[in-house]
Amino acid sequence: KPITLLEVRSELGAGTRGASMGVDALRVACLNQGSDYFRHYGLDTVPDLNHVLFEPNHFPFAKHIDSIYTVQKGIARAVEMTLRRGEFPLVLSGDHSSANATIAGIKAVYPQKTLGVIWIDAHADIHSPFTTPSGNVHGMPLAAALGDDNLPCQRQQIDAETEFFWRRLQNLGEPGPKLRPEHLVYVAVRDTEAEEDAIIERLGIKHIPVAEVQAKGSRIIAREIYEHLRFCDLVYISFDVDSLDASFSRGTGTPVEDGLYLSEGENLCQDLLDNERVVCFEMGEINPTLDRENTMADNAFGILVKATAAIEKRLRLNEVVGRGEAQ
Ligand code: DIR
Ligand code: MN
Ligand code: MN
Ligand code: MN
Repeated sequence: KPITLLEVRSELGAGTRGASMGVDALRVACLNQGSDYFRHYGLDTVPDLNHVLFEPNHFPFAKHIDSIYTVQKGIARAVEMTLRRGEFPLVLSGDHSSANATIAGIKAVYPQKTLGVIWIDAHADIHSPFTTPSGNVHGMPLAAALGDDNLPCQRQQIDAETEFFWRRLQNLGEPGPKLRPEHLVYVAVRDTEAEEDAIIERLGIKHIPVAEVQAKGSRIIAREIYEHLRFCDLVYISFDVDSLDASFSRGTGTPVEDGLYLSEGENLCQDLLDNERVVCFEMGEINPTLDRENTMADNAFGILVKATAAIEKRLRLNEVVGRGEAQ
Protein backbone atom coordinates (compact mmCIF):
# COMPACT_ATOMS: atom_id res chain seq x y z
CA LYS A 1 0.00 0.00 0.00
CA PRO A 2 1.98 3.01 -1.21
CA ILE A 3 1.84 6.62 -0.09
CA THR A 4 0.71 9.13 -2.71
CA LEU A 5 1.54 12.82 -2.34
CA LEU A 6 -1.34 15.13 -3.25
CA GLU A 7 -0.07 18.58 -4.07
CA VAL A 8 -2.64 21.32 -3.47
CA ARG A 9 -1.26 24.66 -4.58
CA SER A 10 -4.31 26.75 -3.81
CA GLU A 11 -3.85 29.84 -1.63
CA LEU A 12 -7.30 31.36 -2.18
CA GLY A 13 -8.36 30.82 1.43
CA ALA A 14 -5.39 32.58 3.03
CA GLY A 15 -5.26 36.25 3.97
CA THR A 16 -1.60 36.63 2.96
CA ARG A 17 -0.36 35.75 -0.51
CA GLY A 18 2.29 33.11 -1.16
CA ALA A 19 1.12 29.81 0.40
CA SER A 20 0.74 28.29 -3.09
CA MET A 21 4.54 28.10 -3.17
CA GLY A 22 4.70 26.04 0.02
CA VAL A 23 5.15 22.77 -1.83
CA ASP A 24 7.92 24.29 -3.95
CA ALA A 25 9.63 25.42 -0.76
CA LEU A 26 9.41 21.84 0.55
CA ARG A 27 11.04 20.67 -2.71
CA VAL A 28 13.87 23.15 -2.23
CA ALA A 29 14.31 21.92 1.35
CA CYS A 30 14.35 18.34 0.03
CA LEU A 31 17.11 19.13 -2.47
CA ASN A 32 19.14 21.13 0.05
CA GLN A 33 18.95 18.28 2.55
CA GLY A 34 20.03 15.76 -0.09
CA SER A 35 16.86 13.73 0.29
CA ASP A 36 15.17 11.69 -2.46
CA TYR A 37 11.71 12.20 -0.91
CA PHE A 38 10.05 13.78 -3.94
CA ARG A 39 11.54 11.20 -6.30
CA HIS A 40 10.41 8.33 -4.14
CA TYR A 41 6.67 8.98 -3.97
CA GLY A 42 3.98 9.27 -6.62
CA LEU A 43 2.62 12.78 -6.99
CA ASP A 44 -0.81 14.00 -8.01
CA THR A 45 -1.40 17.75 -8.50
CA VAL A 46 -4.85 19.17 -7.83
CA PRO A 47 -5.83 22.05 -10.18
CA ASP A 48 -5.81 25.48 -8.55
CA LEU A 49 -7.52 28.74 -9.51
CA ASN A 50 -5.01 31.17 -8.04
CA HIS A 51 -5.33 33.46 -11.08
CA VAL A 52 -8.65 34.75 -9.70
CA LEU A 53 -6.63 36.59 -7.05
CA PHE A 54 -5.95 39.13 -9.80
CA GLU A 55 -9.69 39.69 -10.23
CA PRO A 56 -12.07 41.45 -7.83
CA ASN A 57 -13.49 39.35 -4.99
CA HIS A 58 -17.30 39.33 -4.77
CA PHE A 59 -17.60 37.62 -1.39
CA PRO A 60 -16.49 39.77 1.57
CA PHE A 61 -17.65 37.16 4.13
CA ALA A 62 -15.80 34.28 2.43
CA LYS A 63 -13.28 35.56 -0.10
CA HIS A 64 -13.27 33.68 -3.41
CA ILE A 65 -15.61 31.04 -2.01
CA ASP A 66 -16.94 30.26 -5.51
CA SER A 67 -13.46 29.36 -6.80
CA ILE A 68 -12.57 27.66 -3.52
CA TYR A 69 -15.57 25.40 -3.99
CA THR A 70 -14.27 24.36 -7.43
CA VAL A 71 -10.78 23.72 -6.02
CA GLN A 72 -12.23 21.71 -3.13
CA LYS A 73 -14.16 19.47 -5.50
CA GLY A 74 -10.81 18.60 -7.10
CA ILE A 75 -9.16 17.93 -3.74
CA ALA A 76 -12.02 15.74 -2.53
CA ARG A 77 -11.94 13.74 -5.76
CA ALA A 78 -8.15 13.26 -5.57
CA VAL A 79 -8.33 12.08 -1.95
CA GLU A 80 -11.23 9.78 -2.79
CA MET A 81 -9.46 8.23 -5.82
CA THR A 82 -6.23 7.74 -3.89
CA LEU A 83 -8.05 5.91 -1.09
CA ARG A 84 -10.02 3.84 -3.59
CA ARG A 85 -6.75 2.70 -5.19
CA GLY A 86 -5.75 1.44 -1.76
CA GLU A 87 -3.11 4.14 -1.32
CA PHE A 88 -2.45 6.55 1.55
CA PRO A 89 -3.10 10.21 0.62
CA LEU A 90 -0.49 12.56 2.06
CA VAL A 91 -1.79 16.04 1.31
CA LEU A 92 0.67 18.91 0.93
CA SER A 93 -1.55 21.95 0.86
CA GLY A 94 -1.33 25.68 0.47
CA ASP A 95 -3.94 27.32 2.63
CA HIS A 96 -5.77 25.23 5.22
CA SER A 97 -9.29 25.56 3.74
CA SER A 98 -8.30 22.39 1.86
CA ALA A 99 -8.98 20.31 4.97
CA ASN A 100 -12.75 20.48 4.46
CA ALA A 101 -12.22 18.81 1.10
CA THR A 102 -9.81 16.24 2.49
CA ILE A 103 -12.46 15.25 5.04
CA ALA A 104 -15.11 15.17 2.29
CA GLY A 105 -12.91 12.88 0.16
CA ILE A 106 -12.46 10.43 3.05
CA LYS A 107 -16.19 10.44 3.80
CA ALA A 108 -17.01 9.89 0.12
CA VAL A 109 -15.18 6.56 0.33
CA TYR A 110 -16.36 5.62 3.83
CA PRO A 111 -19.81 7.20 4.34
CA GLN A 112 -20.77 4.70 7.04
CA LYS A 113 -17.56 4.99 9.07
CA THR A 114 -17.07 7.37 11.96
CA LEU A 115 -14.24 9.82 11.33
CA GLY A 116 -12.03 11.35 14.01
CA VAL A 117 -9.99 14.48 13.28
CA ILE A 118 -6.78 15.53 15.06
CA TRP A 119 -6.23 19.24 14.36
CA ILE A 120 -2.70 20.46 15.12
CA ASP A 121 -2.80 24.23 14.61
CA ALA A 122 -2.39 27.57 16.38
CA HIS A 123 -5.92 28.34 15.15
CA ALA A 124 -9.28 26.66 15.67
CA ASP A 125 -10.42 27.19 12.03
CA ILE A 126 -14.03 26.89 13.18
CA HIS A 127 -15.34 30.19 11.85
CA SER A 128 -18.07 30.40 9.24
CA PRO A 129 -19.06 33.29 6.97
CA PHE A 130 -21.45 34.18 9.82
CA THR A 131 -18.66 34.81 12.35
CA THR A 132 -15.41 35.37 10.43
CA PRO A 133 -13.48 38.53 11.29
CA SER A 134 -11.38 38.33 8.13
CA GLY A 135 -13.43 36.63 5.42
CA ASN A 136 -10.54 34.20 4.93
CA VAL A 137 -11.87 30.72 4.23
CA HIS A 138 -8.78 29.01 5.73
CA GLY A 139 -10.33 29.94 9.09
CA MET A 140 -13.47 27.91 8.27
CA PRO A 141 -12.75 24.27 7.28
CA LEU A 142 -13.92 22.69 10.56
CA ALA A 143 -17.19 24.65 10.64
CA ALA A 144 -17.83 23.44 7.10
CA ALA A 145 -17.19 19.82 8.09
CA LEU A 146 -19.19 20.04 11.35
CA GLY A 147 -22.19 21.80 9.82
CA ASP A 148 -22.86 25.18 11.42
CA ASP A 149 -26.61 24.98 11.90
CA ASN A 150 -26.42 24.88 15.68
CA LEU A 151 -23.26 26.90 16.21
CA PRO A 152 -24.07 29.09 19.17
CA CYS A 153 -22.86 32.63 18.70
CA GLN A 154 -23.61 36.06 17.37
CA ARG A 155 -24.08 35.85 13.61
CA GLN A 156 -23.54 38.55 11.08
CA GLN A 157 -25.87 38.95 8.10
CA ILE A 158 -24.40 37.53 4.91
CA ASP A 159 -25.48 37.67 1.28
CA ALA A 160 -27.42 34.84 -0.35
CA GLU A 161 -24.67 33.99 -2.84
CA THR A 162 -22.09 33.44 -0.10
CA GLU A 163 -24.56 31.29 1.79
CA PHE A 164 -25.22 29.27 -1.38
CA PHE A 165 -21.52 28.36 -1.78
CA TRP A 166 -21.10 27.82 1.96
CA ARG A 167 -23.85 25.17 1.85
CA ARG A 168 -22.11 23.57 -1.12
CA LEU A 169 -18.83 23.36 0.80
CA GLN A 170 -20.72 21.73 3.65
CA ASN A 171 -22.30 19.18 1.33
CA LEU A 172 -19.08 18.24 -0.44
CA GLY A 173 -18.37 14.49 -0.52
CA GLU A 174 -21.62 13.53 1.17
CA PRO A 175 -24.58 15.70 2.12
CA GLY A 176 -24.67 17.01 5.70
CA PRO A 177 -22.17 17.09 8.57
CA LYS A 178 -19.10 14.86 8.16
CA LEU A 179 -17.68 15.25 11.62
CA ARG A 180 -19.10 15.30 15.13
CA PRO A 181 -17.69 17.71 17.73
CA GLU A 182 -16.83 14.86 20.14
CA HIS A 183 -14.67 13.31 17.40
CA LEU A 184 -12.49 16.39 16.99
CA VAL A 185 -9.32 16.98 19.03
CA TYR A 186 -7.37 20.24 18.96
CA VAL A 187 -3.66 20.35 19.69
CA ALA A 188 -1.68 23.59 20.24
CA VAL A 189 -4.59 25.93 19.43
CA ARG A 190 -3.80 29.30 21.03
CA ASP A 191 -5.04 32.13 18.80
CA THR A 192 -8.82 32.19 18.64
CA GLU A 193 -11.59 34.76 18.41
CA ALA A 194 -14.42 35.10 20.97
CA GLU A 195 -16.98 33.47 18.64
CA GLU A 196 -14.69 30.47 18.26
CA ASP A 197 -14.18 30.22 22.03
CA ALA A 198 -17.96 30.20 22.49
CA ILE A 199 -18.39 27.43 19.92
CA ILE A 200 -15.55 25.32 21.35
CA GLU A 201 -16.93 25.67 24.86
CA ARG A 202 -20.54 25.00 23.89
CA LEU A 203 -19.66 21.96 21.77
CA GLY A 204 -17.21 20.71 24.42
CA ILE A 205 -14.41 20.14 21.93
CA LYS A 206 -11.34 18.46 23.41
CA HIS A 207 -8.24 20.64 23.42
CA ILE A 208 -4.66 19.83 24.35
CA PRO A 209 -2.63 23.01 24.89
CA VAL A 210 1.06 23.27 24.08
CA ALA A 211 2.01 23.20 27.77
CA GLU A 212 0.26 19.85 28.21
CA VAL A 213 2.14 18.34 25.26
CA GLN A 214 5.36 19.60 26.84
CA ALA A 215 4.50 18.33 30.31
CA LYS A 216 3.30 14.85 29.36
CA GLY A 217 5.27 14.10 26.22
CA SER A 218 3.91 13.01 22.88
CA ARG A 219 3.56 9.29 23.74
CA ILE A 220 1.10 9.91 26.54
CA ILE A 221 -0.67 12.64 24.56
CA ALA A 222 -1.13 10.27 21.62
CA ARG A 223 -2.53 7.61 23.94
CA GLU A 224 -4.98 10.11 25.47
CA ILE A 225 -6.09 11.37 22.07
CA TYR A 226 -6.80 7.85 20.81
CA GLU A 227 -8.62 7.09 24.04
CA HIS A 228 -10.82 10.12 23.35
CA LEU A 229 -11.33 8.92 19.75
CA ARG A 230 -11.94 5.30 20.71
CA PHE A 231 -15.33 5.22 18.94
CA CYS A 232 -13.89 6.45 15.64
CA ASP A 233 -13.25 3.92 12.86
CA LEU A 234 -10.93 6.23 10.93
CA VAL A 235 -8.69 9.16 11.80
CA TYR A 236 -7.46 12.13 9.79
CA ILE A 237 -4.54 14.24 11.04
CA SER A 238 -4.19 17.84 9.84
CA PHE A 239 -0.96 19.69 10.63
CA ASP A 240 -0.90 23.47 10.15
CA VAL A 241 2.77 24.52 10.41
CA ASP A 242 1.80 27.53 12.56
CA SER A 243 1.22 25.00 15.35
CA LEU A 244 5.00 25.31 15.70
CA ASP A 245 6.41 28.17 17.73
CA ALA A 246 6.84 31.40 15.78
CA SER A 247 10.61 31.03 16.17
CA PHE A 248 10.46 28.02 13.80
CA SER A 249 7.62 29.26 11.64
CA ARG A 250 8.39 32.67 10.28
CA GLY A 251 7.39 31.47 6.81
CA THR A 252 3.67 31.12 7.38
CA GLY A 253 0.81 33.61 7.01
CA THR A 254 -0.13 33.83 10.68
CA PRO A 255 2.73 32.78 13.00
CA VAL A 256 1.87 32.64 16.72
CA GLU A 257 4.11 32.69 19.80
CA ASP A 258 4.30 29.91 22.39
CA GLY A 259 3.87 27.02 20.00
CA LEU A 260 5.37 23.56 19.75
CA TYR A 261 9.10 23.13 19.50
CA LEU A 262 10.32 21.41 16.37
CA SER A 263 11.11 18.14 18.12
CA GLU A 264 7.73 18.23 19.87
CA GLY A 265 5.88 18.60 16.57
CA GLU A 266 7.99 15.84 15.07
CA ASN A 267 7.48 13.39 17.94
CA LEU A 268 3.79 14.15 18.15
CA CYS A 269 3.26 13.45 14.44
CA GLN A 270 5.30 10.25 14.67
CA ASP A 271 3.42 8.92 17.69
CA LEU A 272 0.01 9.88 16.29
CA LEU A 273 0.75 8.28 12.93
CA ASP A 274 1.65 5.03 14.65
CA ASN A 275 -2.02 4.01 14.66
CA GLU A 276 -3.71 1.80 12.10
CA ARG A 277 -6.86 3.93 11.97
CA VAL A 278 -5.10 6.93 10.42
CA VAL A 279 -6.10 7.10 6.74
CA CYS A 280 -4.80 10.54 5.75
CA PHE A 281 -2.23 13.13 6.83
CA GLU A 282 -2.08 16.75 5.73
CA MET A 283 0.52 19.49 6.13
CA GLY A 284 -0.13 23.06 5.03
CA GLU A 285 0.26 26.85 5.29
CA ILE A 286 3.97 27.07 4.42
CA ASN A 287 4.58 30.48 2.83
CA PRO A 288 8.18 30.96 1.63
CA THR A 289 7.57 34.56 0.49
CA LEU A 290 7.48 35.59 4.16
CA ASP A 291 10.57 33.62 5.10
CA ARG A 292 14.30 33.99 5.38
CA GLU A 293 16.47 31.26 3.87
CA ASN A 294 13.52 28.88 3.59
CA THR A 295 13.62 28.12 7.33
CA MET A 296 9.93 27.21 7.64
CA ALA A 297 10.03 24.64 4.83
CA ASP A 298 13.38 23.30 6.06
CA ASN A 299 11.82 22.71 9.48
CA ALA A 300 8.57 21.38 8.08
CA PHE A 301 10.39 19.03 5.71
CA GLY A 302 12.12 17.41 8.69
CA ILE A 303 8.74 16.74 10.27
CA LEU A 304 7.32 15.54 6.95
CA VAL A 305 10.10 12.98 6.51
CA LYS A 306 9.69 11.63 10.04
CA ALA A 307 5.89 11.56 9.69
CA THR A 308 6.12 9.76 6.37
CA ALA A 309 8.50 7.18 7.81
CA ALA A 310 5.99 6.52 10.59
CA ILE A 311 3.23 6.00 8.02
CA GLU A 312 5.50 3.70 5.95
CA LYS A 313 6.42 1.62 8.96
CA ARG A 314 2.78 1.14 9.82
CA LEU A 315 1.70 0.31 6.27
CA ARG A 316 4.49 -2.29 6.00
CA LEU A 317 3.43 -3.76 9.32
CA ASN A 318 -0.17 -4.02 8.13
CA GLU A 319 1.07 -5.80 5.02
CA VAL A 320 2.93 -8.39 7.09
CA VAL A 321 -0.08 -8.90 9.33
CA GLY A 322 -2.32 -9.13 6.28
CA ARG A 323 -0.11 -11.75 4.66
CA GLY A 324 0.04 -13.67 7.90
CA GLU A 325 -3.72 -13.78 8.05
CA ALA A 326 -3.97 -14.96 4.45
CA GLN A 327 -1.79 -17.99 5.07
C1 DIR B 1 -8.37 33.94 12.06
C2 DIR B 1 -7.01 33.42 11.57
N1 DIR B 1 -8.96 33.07 13.04
C3 DIR B 1 -9.33 34.11 10.87
N2 DIR B 1 -7.08 32.10 11.09
C4 DIR B 1 -6.03 31.38 10.62
O1 DIR B 1 -9.05 34.96 10.04
O2 DIR B 1 -10.32 33.42 10.79
N3 DIR B 1 -6.11 30.12 10.38
N4 DIR B 1 -4.89 31.95 10.38
O3 DIR B 1 -5.10 29.28 10.07
MN1 MN C 1 -5.19 26.20 10.07
MN1 MN D 1 -3.19 28.19 11.71
MN1 MN E 1 -6.26 35.77 15.31
